[in-house]
Amino acid sequence: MKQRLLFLGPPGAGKGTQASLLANKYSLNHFSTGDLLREEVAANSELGQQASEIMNKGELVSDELVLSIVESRLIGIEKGWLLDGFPRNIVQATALRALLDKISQPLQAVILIRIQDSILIERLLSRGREDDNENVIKHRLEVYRNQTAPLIEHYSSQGILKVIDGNADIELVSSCIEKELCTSI
Ligand code: B4P
Repeated sequence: MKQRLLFLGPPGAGKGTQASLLANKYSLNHFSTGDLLREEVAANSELGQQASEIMNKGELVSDELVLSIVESRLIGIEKGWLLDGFPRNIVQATALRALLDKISQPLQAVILIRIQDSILIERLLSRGREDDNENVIKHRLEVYRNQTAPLIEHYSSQGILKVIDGNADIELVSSCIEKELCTSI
């Protein structure tokens, strides 16, 4: 199975949910930039203080800050890994490519989880995290369309994009992802 992966999709598509399932099942390192940032916020670190207000507005935290978090995790890593919620724009994707070239661990697949807006809004409202209220969700969607969605074409043109229907239940989405990852390169 492919073991160097990233998950792409709008907020609430289930990136975190599916990445956790796959990481547990195949003992992969799972790096969620959202979770790592929330840990910094909970610890009230300098980085967390900078990130907190930005996250609660539904905007993207600075590339510099996110890149430093990811780089410190990926350098020296040996086992497979999956990135969830990163990259979120072309600048981050370019920096990731340079980092992966440096450590000779090229990306093997990008999982794009597609989902209808009405379903993702319902899911996020019922989760109820601090940034899961209607206005912030709308803004996060706008940020996704403007800044993150261009990565679809970016990875599609590299021939490593796998598109998954995320509207179904968790188990079904998960089995579709595994099927895609187990097909030959
Ligand atoms: P993230 O933490 O990445 O969160 P997300 O996009 O909202 O959620 P995800 O798609 O992982 O959904 P989940 O599985 O949890 O980002 C939060 C913020 O952090 C961003 O707005 C930004 O400010 C900052 N940030 C993160 N990365 C950044 C970066 N690289 N650069 C800059 N800023 C960054 O699923 C959502 C809910 O749906 C859950 O309750 C789940 O249980 C449920 N669910 C999932 N799949 C389901 C299914 N198939 N059926 C029913 N329910 C399902």
